Amino acid sequence: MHLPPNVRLSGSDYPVFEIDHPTCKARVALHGAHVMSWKPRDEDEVLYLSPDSVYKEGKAIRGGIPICWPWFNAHPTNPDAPSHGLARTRFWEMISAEEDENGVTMRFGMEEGIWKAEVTVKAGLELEVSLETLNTNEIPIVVSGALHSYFSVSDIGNVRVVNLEDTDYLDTVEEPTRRKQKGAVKFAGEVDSIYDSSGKVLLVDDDSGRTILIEKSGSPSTVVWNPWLEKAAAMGDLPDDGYLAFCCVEAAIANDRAVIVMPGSSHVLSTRISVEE
Ligand code: TA6
Repeated sequence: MHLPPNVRLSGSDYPVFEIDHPTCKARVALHGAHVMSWKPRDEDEVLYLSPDSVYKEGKAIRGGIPICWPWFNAHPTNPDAPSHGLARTRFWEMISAEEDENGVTMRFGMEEGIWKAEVTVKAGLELEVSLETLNTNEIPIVVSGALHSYFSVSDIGNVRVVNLEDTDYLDTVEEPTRRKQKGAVKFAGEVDSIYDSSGKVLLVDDDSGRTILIEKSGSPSTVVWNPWLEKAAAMGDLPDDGYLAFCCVEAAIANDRAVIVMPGSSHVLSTRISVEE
């Protein structure tokens, strides 16, 4: 496996690619093609990674950017299928790793039955993660999912997610209820909202003086999530107070907006993350 000078491999049983480039430091696990960490030069860590995350095959890392694919949340028809698909709970293959003065680009692939995907991670002064669904079958396939990004924040109580104003969404905390977003998204309890949103640049502002910008493509849905106190306490891979330190803003394809990928074609879901002071 050829690695460029600013990428090294750690962990034999659970390989993690450690990127230490002049533009950023980052960590990407082979398991789930999972970006665990991204710290642009002169900035603090942008992604949240639970200190209680479990690193073993079959268990999704808690934090970073889980690849939820080829379905979002529960499988549309099979109750026994794992929530959020099969991509984040297995080892992928590394296809390539290259670097230039702008950063490091790594590509990963997986194939299981009719499902074939490639993930491209471009880590530099910005971070871009792209998930390409490749339909090499003779039949159309239906795909949903999410790039389930966990963003590190100073205190969830100070966070505002901006540019979802007046957007329709499904509030799934209790009985799923259609609502319209009034003002910025704020957090004073559990939030689990699926927005009908594909366009604008989303901003995560936490009054720390830093704003995280999220540009999506191939994503007809945006998911905003924080488990809050009770659900965090019930999660074995998240500290009880871990909910205070992150919010998820996800480039998603919710099940009701699933994408049909025709034979011989592909679909790309991507999120591009940057930071402004
Ligand atoms: O991000 C939205 C969501 O679907 C929530 O409903 C919650 O289940 C979250 O994903 C985390 O799911 P996980 O399977 O990683 O615990």
